[in-house]
Formats: sequence, structure tokens, C-alpha cells
Amino acid sequence: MESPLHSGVDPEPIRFLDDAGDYAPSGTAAEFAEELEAVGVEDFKQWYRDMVGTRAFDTECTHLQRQGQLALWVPSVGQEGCQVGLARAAEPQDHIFPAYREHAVAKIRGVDLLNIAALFRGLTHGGWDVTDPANGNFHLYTLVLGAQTQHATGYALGQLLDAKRRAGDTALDAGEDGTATGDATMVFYGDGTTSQGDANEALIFAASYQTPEVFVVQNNRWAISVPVTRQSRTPLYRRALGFGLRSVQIDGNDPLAAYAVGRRFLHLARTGRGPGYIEALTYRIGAHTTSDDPTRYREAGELEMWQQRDPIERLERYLRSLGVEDAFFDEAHATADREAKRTRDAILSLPAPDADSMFAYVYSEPHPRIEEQREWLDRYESSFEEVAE
Ligand SMILES: Cc1ncc(C[n+]2csc(CCOP(=O)(O)OP(=O)(O)O)c2C)c(N)n1
Ligand SMILES: [Mg+2]
Repeated sequence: MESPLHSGVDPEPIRFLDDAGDYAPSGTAAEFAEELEAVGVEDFKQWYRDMVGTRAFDTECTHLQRQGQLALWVPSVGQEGCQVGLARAAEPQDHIFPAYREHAVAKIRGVDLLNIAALFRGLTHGGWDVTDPANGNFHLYTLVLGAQTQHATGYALGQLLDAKRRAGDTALDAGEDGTATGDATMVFYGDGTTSQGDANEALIFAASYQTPEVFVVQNNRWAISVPVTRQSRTPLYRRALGFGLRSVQIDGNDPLAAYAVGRRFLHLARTGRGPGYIEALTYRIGAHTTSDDPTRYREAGELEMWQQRDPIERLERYLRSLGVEDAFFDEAHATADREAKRTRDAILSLPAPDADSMFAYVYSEPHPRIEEQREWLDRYESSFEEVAE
């Protein structure tokens, strides 16, 4: 099968590791290589732990859903490489707006993954660890495709205007003058989401106001059953060039490429050089969600080809080339499995929320329709007591 990574028309995507995991920079990787100079083997080992930890959690959640313990699960298997590289590229002060599949990013930003499992068990309407409202500046999972691009761009505009104000400039006309903000925003979305009006409008605002922002499109080839080739007749990174953003395509299963390009683009954004766009070529190995059966629309050969480019196996090979031995990998997997088991045990023992909480947070003021519904539920629940008597 022809490599999906290279159309023959565009430059090769940026990558440092080849399909097997050997160090072999290609595309314009050399331009970004200095971003990796300060990254040592201990960092790469941490990235490996991030990836296997996320995958073990993800696998456990798929099982939990199949056993009826979660309402739905959205797997990230196969996409851990770009997620870990990009999340590790961000600074603590940066803000990250996810879609709904960014479990590795959540983990790195300090969100207890139990929160994500609880969301899909229907125990919470959203929001992470209440004990840590900052949550590593990791915003809510967003199922309305593209809405987060608007939230992120608005946030980034706020970062820019705050910086201007700090510098004594109160004009609302942001942009073009290179105001350094010191913090940036990164937003994640999928290939299918690039077709949403919201996502395109966000690019216009980002370009007009030169927001300190990095757009990340994880092109996992599919929007449920619609292939990316239907969504766009041109590589997605090229669309962003048309909006006037710096834009590149990376091998999204190479965490080194994701880190190096993410780091550079975030730095440029924070220092007043405007927004960037990264198209990460990756693949959704599993189903879209547990409600989906990808064998209905994907060919087995495509899946197999991408399984051979697994980001975890590639990083393992690279680590071994740096002298890392079996003991480390054994320990990383054992820890990941232990953590996943902890999540399983914990999620099963979390209490069900009070049904009344469904009504409590809809409006800040009392509302007659909500009261009506609350009373209906009370009557409905007490009807069971009558039957029991
Ligand atoms: C506005 C809106 N339209 C449709 C949907 C239904 N929907 C949920 S996920 C999805 C596909 C998204 O594909 P992509 O952006 O490639 O992200 P991926 O799931 O592949 O990560 C669709 C159509 C939705 N959630 N929101
Ligand atoms: Mg997709």
C-alpha cells in the first residue's frame, strides 16, 4: 500500500524517527532539531511511561464499557505519540483546550484519569479534580465538534490583551505589533472537525489578531466512517497556510517530531510571533467510540499498516538504541497496569450522583420548568415506594 505519509506532491512530513523507530530525521526536521537538544534519555523514558500509562488506562476503560460499567468510551490508542510530544512541549502557564480523545494530554497536565472515567460513567457533567481548580490549565472535554477552537481563540485573545494592558497599551486592536504574552494556548481537534465553520472562523480570528496560539489537528484519517480524503481535497496543513498561519505537517506517531515542532510554535506564539498550525498524521487504531464498528468501513490492510508504526514501539526502539534495557520497560508496563487497575477499582466504588444534581446547575436562579421537572422526578421515584408498600 502506498505510504499515507507522503503524497509525493508535498514535502515529506517532519519526523526524527523512521517507521521502525530508528533516528533518521527527514522532511524539514533539521530546522527543529535544536528543540531536542535539552531533552535527555530520562525525559524520553518519562514520555514512554506517559504513553504506556495512557494506553493501559484506555484499554481498561474499553473493558469497563464492554462490561456495562461506562456509558461510552472514546479510545485514544495509536494517537499517544503526538499527544505526549505536544503536551510535554507546553509550559505550565499555557492553556490547553482538548476535544474528547486527549487522554495522554490530560494525564500530563495532572488530571487524575479517574476524572475521565467518571465523566464517561455519567457521574459528572464535566470538570476535573475539584481539589485543583487550575488542573494544569487543561480545559473541558468538548464533544460539540470545533466549539473548543472558538473557546481557545477567545482565550488566546484574552492572553494577548492582558499582555498589552500590562505593557500599558489599552487599545483593543491586538495583533501585528508582536506583543510577547509569556503564555500561549494550544487547541486539539480532528481532521473531520476542520470542516466545521467554527474551526475555520477560529483560524480567521487567530490570523487577524495574531493570537498566541497553536492549532493541533490530529489527522487520524477518519471522522467516524468518513475518510479524510472526503473532508479535504488538499492536505489539511495547507489550508492553514491559506489563512496566513505558519503551518507544517508532522509524523504524528513520532513524539520527537511533535515535541520539537510544538515547542518551537509555542515559543513563537508566546513571544509575539503569532499563531501556528500543526497537522499530525496519525491513526485511530480502535473504534471511533465503543458505539462504532470500524470493520464496517475500513480495510484490514490499512489498520495493519498503521499498527506497524505504533508510537510506543517506535519510542521503545529508540530508547533501546540509547542503551535503555529490559528492566525499564518491564517496570513501566507493570506501573501502567497497576495504575489502570487502581482506576478500575476506584471507578466501581465511586458513589452515584444525587439525581437532584441534574437540575441544580442548569440555571443560577430558580426556574419554573426546572422545578416542574424536579417535582415530576420526585413523584416518579415515590411511585416505586407505593408499589413496594
Ligand atoms: C457539531 C457536531 N456535529 C457532529 C457531531 C457528531 N460527531 C461526533 S465525533 C464526529 C467525528 C469527528 O471526527 P474528527 O474531527 O476527525 O475527530 P476524531 O473523532 O477522529 O478524533 C462526529 C461527526 C458532533 N459531536 N458535533
Ligand atoms: Mg478523525
